Amino acid sequence: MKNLLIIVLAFFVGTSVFYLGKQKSHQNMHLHNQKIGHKSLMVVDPYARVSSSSAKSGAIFFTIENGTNFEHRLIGAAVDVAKKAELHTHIVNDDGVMSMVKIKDGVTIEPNSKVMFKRGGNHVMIMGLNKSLMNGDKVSLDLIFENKVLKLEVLVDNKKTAKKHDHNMNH
Ligand SMILES: [Cu+2]
Repeated sequence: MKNLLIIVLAFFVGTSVFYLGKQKSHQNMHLHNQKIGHKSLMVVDPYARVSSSSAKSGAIFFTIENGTNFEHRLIGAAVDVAKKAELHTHIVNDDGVMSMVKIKDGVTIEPNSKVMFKRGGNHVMIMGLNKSLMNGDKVSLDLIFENKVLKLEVLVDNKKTAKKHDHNMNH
């Protein structure tokens, strides 16, 4: 009887060690996978624009590069220089008229891909500016993702032209 108990105990200890070991290797695999996507989630080439120094609103543009193997979703934004920051995009109606609309469900950046926020497309709209923005001024921008917040400093650059090759890099 005593022997049987020992055998049963040994069996349980054995299986739980095996199970823990399995879990650990699974966790390692998970971390390893994340590493394969050479980079993290990052924002490149950000800049802000205002139409004039007396403007009450402006827009911020950038490219989000998702170098991870996980989907990320941008769901909101905040800035220090304005009351409100919203994710906007442009739509063209049946008459060919372009207008701005608020993005409701956020913007998904697929694993190992990028999404551009560019002129005539997606942008962060900043509304209710509490100071006039000039070329070279700094704006603190928080990009709010589902799982994290990326904080960045963006320069106002009213002279920046919309790059031609932007159109080819839409996808
Ligand atoms: Cu807008």
